[in-house]
Amino acid sequence: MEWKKFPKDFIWGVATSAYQIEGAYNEDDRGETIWDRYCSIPGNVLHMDNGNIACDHYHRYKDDIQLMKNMGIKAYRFSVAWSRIFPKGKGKVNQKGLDFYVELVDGLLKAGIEPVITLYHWDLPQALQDIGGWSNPDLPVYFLEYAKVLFEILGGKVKKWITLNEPYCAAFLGNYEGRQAPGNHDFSLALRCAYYMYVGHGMVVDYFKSSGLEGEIGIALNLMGRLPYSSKKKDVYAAKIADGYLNRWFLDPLVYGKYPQDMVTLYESNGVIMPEFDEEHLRLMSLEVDFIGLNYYNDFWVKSSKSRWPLGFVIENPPNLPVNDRGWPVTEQGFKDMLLRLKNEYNIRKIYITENGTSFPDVVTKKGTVEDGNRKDYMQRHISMMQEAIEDGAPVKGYFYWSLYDNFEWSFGYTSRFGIVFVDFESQKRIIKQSGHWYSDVIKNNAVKEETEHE
Ligand code: IFM
Repeated sequence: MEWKKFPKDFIWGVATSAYQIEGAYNEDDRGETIWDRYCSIPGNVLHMDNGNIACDHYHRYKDDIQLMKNMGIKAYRFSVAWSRIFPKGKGKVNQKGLDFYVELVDGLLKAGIEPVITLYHWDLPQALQDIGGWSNPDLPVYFLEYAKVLFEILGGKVKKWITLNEPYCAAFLGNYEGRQAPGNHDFSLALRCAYYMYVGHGMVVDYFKSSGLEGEIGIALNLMGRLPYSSKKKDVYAAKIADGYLNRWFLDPLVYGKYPQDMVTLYESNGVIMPEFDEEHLRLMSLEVDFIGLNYYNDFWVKSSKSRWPLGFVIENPPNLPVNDRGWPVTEQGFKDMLLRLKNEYNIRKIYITENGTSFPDVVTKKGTVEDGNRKDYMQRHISMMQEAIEDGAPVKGYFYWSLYDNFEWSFGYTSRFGIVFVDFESQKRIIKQSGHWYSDVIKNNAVKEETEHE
């Protein structure tokens, strides 16, 4: 094995989100979120799990900071729960909620860990859902008001801000596929939600830039390859549509200020009600961000299918691929391809990997360890590919593993573990997994070990 170095100022971090780890769902005047509501409805989440306690991070954050420090982690990406700051989504600020994040940020800085804040990671205050959620044109204004409060209190201390996490999931999985909160099944509604999320994103970027706040602002998008299942014309076309649905629908307005015409035509010709594209909105959406956050997990293969209106494709992977416990294939080459695509096709000048990770059914051995060689292998493959992409000119400046902890994995509840730290949800005991120790080594050496030919 040979150590292969990363650029000197490369940032090594981990990521989490509020609803997935905080718990304390009814403390200090936190308001109800769409995920509290969604989890309470039978059939939505495996075992009817919820985030009421999760990793109990709200009470254990000091120990959690110490653990990250011991692991040598340099940066911590977490999200703020909007409903702790504004329990009803707007109106009067809840000081107790704000205090929690101030203490968290101060604790991180004291420990030498850079805080990176995501403003919206899917946990919309329920009161805002009650007035239509993200489909309501007033939502962007409320989002800006919420962001302003955080900028005012934490601006200067926090130098990296992310407006939205994976708006594709929040809009389409939540409002079309119904697999996430708020659990709707309406394609037109999902499009409208995605649209106003982007208007909100743009308004926040605009404010951040014009107020001269120190630091950088960007967005975290889940972008992954969509490959044709066969070379048949119809599968090649299906893959193009799948790419438009997941990737281009979010990249194009951000970079070019317009939505991809082939997708607009497809949707319109299928009778989908389009949002009313407005010039000023498109201008806001395409204001230049300081970085793109890439959340990359895996590519998927795509087959043409009449069954799925209005998209006309289904996901079907070739047999015998290595997969994780969610059936997600391990496709590290796709990671490199996406990084180079962002550079070459979209001319993106700065990228952080804001998420990359995998889920396996980890167990604690008799010795009290967690031997997740499979996760370590996934990480090694992806980090090495990222390194190759950097060598080929991809402007990647940091990597945040998803996730620090096993946590509440949305509709999979606690059955899907992504952590490099194992969490026993009964006792709340944390155990650094083999992959976590390995990652500490990567960070310490600012390098990844490469297989060499003589081994
Ligand atoms: O847990 C999620 C996270 O909240 C958003 N990105 C994907 C992760 C794994 O599914």
